[in-house]
Amino acid sequence: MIKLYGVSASRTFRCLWMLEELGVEYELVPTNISDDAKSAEYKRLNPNGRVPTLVDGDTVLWESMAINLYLAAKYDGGLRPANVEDLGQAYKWSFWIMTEVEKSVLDLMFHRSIFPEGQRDHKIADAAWKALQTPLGILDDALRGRKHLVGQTFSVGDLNPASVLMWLKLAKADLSSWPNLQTWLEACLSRPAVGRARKK
Ligand SMILES: N[C@@H](CCC(=O)N[C@@H](CS)C(=O)NCC(=O)O)C(=O)O
Repeated sequence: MIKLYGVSASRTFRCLWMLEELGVEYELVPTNISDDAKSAEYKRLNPNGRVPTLVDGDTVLWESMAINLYLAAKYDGGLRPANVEDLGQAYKWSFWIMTEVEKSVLDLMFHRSIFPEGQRDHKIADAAWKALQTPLGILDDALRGRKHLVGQTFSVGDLNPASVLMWLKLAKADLSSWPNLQTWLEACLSRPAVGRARKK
């Protein structure tokens, strides 16, 4: 059976979301980031000592976006892009969200709402919010007149970027300047698989 190592309050959540979308059998192996993920045994699976890690038969994968692209390609749960051109678009949004957007979203979330007030650095939060203006505008433009970032149905090309942008909700970010993005994100996050993943 597929094993997913991690805890839901981490990037593991995005792989839980994918597994729930696909409806495949899997086991979540609770792995906390401070102890379990630093053990020699775990580092044989993932030498980074980070979560998530997926084990599917002989395949061991780390990097959450890669795990999701793999799962969408391997299991026919409807989240696989319809053709190679759409697959390219799904790669594009997945790599872009990780390299261009994720850090600012995390900075905003931690320094606006997760850290206790005394540990928040408002300068970091303000800089992150400033840095997000361009990418959020790019997404809003890409979603004009469309329900999905890639193709005609919900796919990994939506799930991966939405799984990063969902942290903007925790950051209590006002997305009203980007109505297409706001509508799309709400639709992604209201999928039943998100609710099921949250219960893990
Ligand atoms: N790029 C990696 C990042 C993995 C990562 O940083 N995971 C965090 C939890 S969300 C972690 O394990 N942190 C523990 C550490 O850095 O020591 C991915 O997307 O899978």
